[in-house]
Amino acid sequence: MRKRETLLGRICLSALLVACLLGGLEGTPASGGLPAQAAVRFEDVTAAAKIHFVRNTGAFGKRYLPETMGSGCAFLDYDNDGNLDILLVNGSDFPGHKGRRTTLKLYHNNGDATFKDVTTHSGLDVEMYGMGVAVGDYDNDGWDDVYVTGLGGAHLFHNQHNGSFKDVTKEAGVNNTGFGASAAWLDYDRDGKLDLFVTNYVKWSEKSDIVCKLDGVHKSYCTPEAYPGDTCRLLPARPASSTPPASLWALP
Ligand SMILES: [Ca+2]
Ligand SMILES: [Ca+2]
Ligand SMILES: [Ca+2]
Repeated sequence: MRKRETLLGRICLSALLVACLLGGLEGTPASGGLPAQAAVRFEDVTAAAKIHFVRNTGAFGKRYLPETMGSGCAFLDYDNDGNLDILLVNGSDFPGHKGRRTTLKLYHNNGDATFKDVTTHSGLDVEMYGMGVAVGDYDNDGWDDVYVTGLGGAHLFHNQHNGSFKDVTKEAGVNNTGFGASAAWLDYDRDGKLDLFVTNYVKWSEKSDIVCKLDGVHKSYCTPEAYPGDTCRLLPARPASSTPPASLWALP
């Protein structure tokens, strides 16, 4: 923990130094004699872009740890029209407390600064307690594929080139039953095939939920160190000639 705190301290210090340097540069002429750029400002255009999304945490009063985690999102051009589309990862109600159906959401970029919800026929309208998402063309067919991690399960969606995805998790053998925080595609062995790196958070389940009380009376959200940590997983892509042929990935 001390090493972690030290590393975090260095990162924070580095960030502070960069911020100070940038702050010092603001308003001063650039080396070429041109005036420095004004600070970049962002405008919230979510509503104007017609994106209406609210993450379902599944909270029902038990203050479960996963409720405190935001879920990921990705910009990807799933239909190869040159405009980045948006995939939003969603949570879900907990088993035994199902009140509504919430799914991943895919928004198509209309090319005019607005987006359209095209989830229904995309193959991505699945319920899961999602966390992270990684976009990569794992089969090198020129179309981006999607891997979504979550609590208790993960999904690999293969791009079908027609605006939809097919869930190929089982065939590929890349499910992840831990508390999958996120994932990344990388070709770690440089064989030209994308491999998967999956990060698992802590070992949490409804059965192993711990009661933490900040005021000594009422249950509060526990911080993650209350639970044992879990390991990350590297899932290397298999050569096409390996056995069993039905599986694209092999566990290390
Ligand atoms: Ca697009
Ligand atoms: Ca692909
Ligand atoms: Ca590889």
